[in-house]
Amino acid sequence: MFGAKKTALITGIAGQDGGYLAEFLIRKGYKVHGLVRWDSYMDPADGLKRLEALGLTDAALTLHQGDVTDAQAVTALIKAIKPDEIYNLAALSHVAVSFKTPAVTMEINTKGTLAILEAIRILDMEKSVRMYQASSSEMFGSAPAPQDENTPFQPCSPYGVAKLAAYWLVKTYRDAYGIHASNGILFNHESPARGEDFVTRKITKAVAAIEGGSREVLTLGNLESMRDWGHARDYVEGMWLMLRQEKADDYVLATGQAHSVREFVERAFAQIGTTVVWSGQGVEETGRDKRTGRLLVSIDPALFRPKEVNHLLGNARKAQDALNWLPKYYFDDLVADMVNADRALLWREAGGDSVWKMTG
Ligand code: F7E
Repeated sequence: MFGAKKTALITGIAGQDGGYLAEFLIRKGYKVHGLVRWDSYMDPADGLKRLEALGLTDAALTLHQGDVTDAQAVTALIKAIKPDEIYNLAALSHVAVSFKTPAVTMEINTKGTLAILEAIRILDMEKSVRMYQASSSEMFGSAPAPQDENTPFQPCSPYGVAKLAAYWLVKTYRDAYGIHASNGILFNHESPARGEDFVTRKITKAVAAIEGGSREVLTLGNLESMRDWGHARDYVEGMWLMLRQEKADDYVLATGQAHSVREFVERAFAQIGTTVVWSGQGVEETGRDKRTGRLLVSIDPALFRPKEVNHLLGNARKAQDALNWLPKYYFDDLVADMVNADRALLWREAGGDSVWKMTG
């Protein structure tokens, strides 16, 4: 805890990480401000639902309507609230969507980061503010696994390219102007608050719905991709730890274990007592209930990406040594938490009393 209350600004506060980070910082005694895009703000029932689910209301934090790409407004906001720490989490974060809207992706993920760095420079806040930049393992792209801070980047999506440009802007501004700005190169991190278009949540939501009888089949794309999946709760703590260091630096956060999308499906169904057996090849492949033969999983070629990142597996040794950071959740705990939370959600939506509690 600190003498005077510290102030933090979180861009992208309405997203998965934004909610968990806000909750974490408030518990640490921070005054938290969040930048929220107009569409989240206009439809709070949808856009701010994660904050509400964590019990974070107007009383706990201050939300500002705006957009990270609006450089003048970002500068004015930083000037007004004088944050001690800025966490730049605002992004177009869906890799498949970035192939459809590459220019918008560059605008938000690269120029949004530049707007913050420039604001710090223009306002002469180089020595008074610390910045966290949400960099991504997607920047490694097709680089062979395992990946760490010294692995050469080979991004293969507009998302990865945009994040890599932002990563280099952060390093450049750190070296050129002495800004305390750190890149967190985070491998995939999930939770019950994950957006429903990401593969983990899509799977856990479908598994709960299939169990509850409101859904027939789960349709997926590439089952073979390997990902290093951790829990978002662990990763927001790592963000904060990076800003505690005397010198700004770049750190990988990962669990050090990779699993395929196929394994995630199997583990999620196992959570409801169902064993999946696979048959067929490629887009003809299906997953069925071993006991009943019922169709559970099918493949849709439209869900494959123009270019795929096949194998992400992080080595977080540097963060372990320098930040004393270690994840608490690994694969099985993560899948269990997400499936159980989606079961609980279904129960609540159906008006039942849930036996499952949201832990994530
Ligand atoms: O895909 C495959 C898909 O969309 C994971 C973001 O947080 O992590 C995330 O990016 C894998 C891919 O995450 C479906 O092809 C199969 O190989 O859950 P995802 P992502 O692309 O790894 C990085 C670190 C970030 O920084 C990003 O912001 O799953 N997959 N079938 C599918 N993926 C989706 N979304 N939907 C499917 O039906």
